[in-house]
Amino acid sequence: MDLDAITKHSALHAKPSGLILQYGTAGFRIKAEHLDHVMFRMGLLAVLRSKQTKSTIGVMVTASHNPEEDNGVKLVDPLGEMLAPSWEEHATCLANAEEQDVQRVLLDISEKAAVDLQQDAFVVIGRDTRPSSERLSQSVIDGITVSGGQFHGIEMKPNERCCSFDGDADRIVYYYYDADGHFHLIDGDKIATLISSFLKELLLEIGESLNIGVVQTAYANGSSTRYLEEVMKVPVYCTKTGVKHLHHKAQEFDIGIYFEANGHGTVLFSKTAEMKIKQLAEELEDKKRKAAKMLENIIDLFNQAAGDAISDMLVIEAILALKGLTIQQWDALYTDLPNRQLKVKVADRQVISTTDAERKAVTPPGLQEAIDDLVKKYKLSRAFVRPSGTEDIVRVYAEADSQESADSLAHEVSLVVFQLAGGVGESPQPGF
Ligand code: 16G
Ligand code: MG
Repeated sequence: MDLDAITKHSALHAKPSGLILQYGTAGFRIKAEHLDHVMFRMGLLAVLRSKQTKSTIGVMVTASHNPEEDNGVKLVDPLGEMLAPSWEEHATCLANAEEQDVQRVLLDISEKAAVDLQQDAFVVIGRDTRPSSERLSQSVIDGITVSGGQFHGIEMKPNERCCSFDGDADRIVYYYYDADGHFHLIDGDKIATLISSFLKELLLEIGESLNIGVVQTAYANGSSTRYLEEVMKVPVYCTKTGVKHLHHKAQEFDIGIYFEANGHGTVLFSKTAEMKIKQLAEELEDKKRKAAKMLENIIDLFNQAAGDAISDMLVIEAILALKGLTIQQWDALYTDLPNRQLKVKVADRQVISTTDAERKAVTPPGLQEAIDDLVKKYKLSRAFVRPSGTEDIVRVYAEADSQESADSLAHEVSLVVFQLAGGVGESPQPGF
């Protein structure tokens, strides 16, 4: 390690004097403007940790669901675990070291943790799409390269199939950039469509008429519901938001496929369906046997890990490979209706109660009528409001035939929520 080079580069990522931070469960998380030195130093620390563990270390630049102007960084240990507690202390020491002490703290850590400085170091960096994240991850890279480590930034090539899980890997979404640089999100609705059409085909092949049902929430894009019902002819049911509600409903079918648009989802097979399919996998011949075997494998996979994003991915990847489908062809099954989600702050969000799987507001009086009148002004339109279960706000969802209409419907609905449900603070402004 070239300590002089580190000192020189560190001065380019100077620490604001007097700033003291603590490495917590979420790593470091504060206003993005105060984080440059922390990022550089976490690059240095990741290299030391990588040398010490002789393994790849992860660095994630994000403040997750915090406000956009915040940012954060956390290190990920070789098996994907949280950073070891003793290294959290090292992280805190290094982040708080005054400029002239950085060298000494690095040597201290290396000594205490018995780091073999001759060892190679490799770091994988991830970041979110906050405006500050690109610059801050560049500071991490600076820290890694100046201390002799290697790093990997995944680049998305046009039309390349990508997928992401959330932190606890119970949500999955696919996406790609097209040749014009437009981002395409393939959400839980399209995943449900792909999986249910494949399962339906296999059932047809083996000649079993087990009943299939797809379960969605009100957030499912209207195009997906229409496609499933009208083109694929599978029955679709809507439940309240939250995995437990979808799961419960999906248990009513021989094969229940449920996905929230946000990527939570799985496939449930009834015991009867499982027994029938396993028996057919023994009895049938040739192509039919192959189809039954395939279903059996899917059952076994989901039985082992229902609701797990990795199982979802394996099934999706198998379907795409078997059907020779590209992500673009999958995406083109139907076109999402333009939509918009907004939040409204109110004094007490429980004044809003809903029915019909959250698609209709019962209270406060007059709210649903007002929403109905607004929805009528637009084509292919739909809107609903519900109190969030995770944040102290009311959520507004609107979709319509154009982005402009969806935006303006969402805005108008948020205004009536503000007026009729006790909005607080500034009233909702148009534009996003
Ligand atoms: C929770 C739910 C998720 C739902 C979300 C809605 C589980 C495991 N998670 O994260 O399914 O989509 O809440 O959040 O059930 P909201 O009520 O704030 O819109
Ligand atoms: Mg999760």
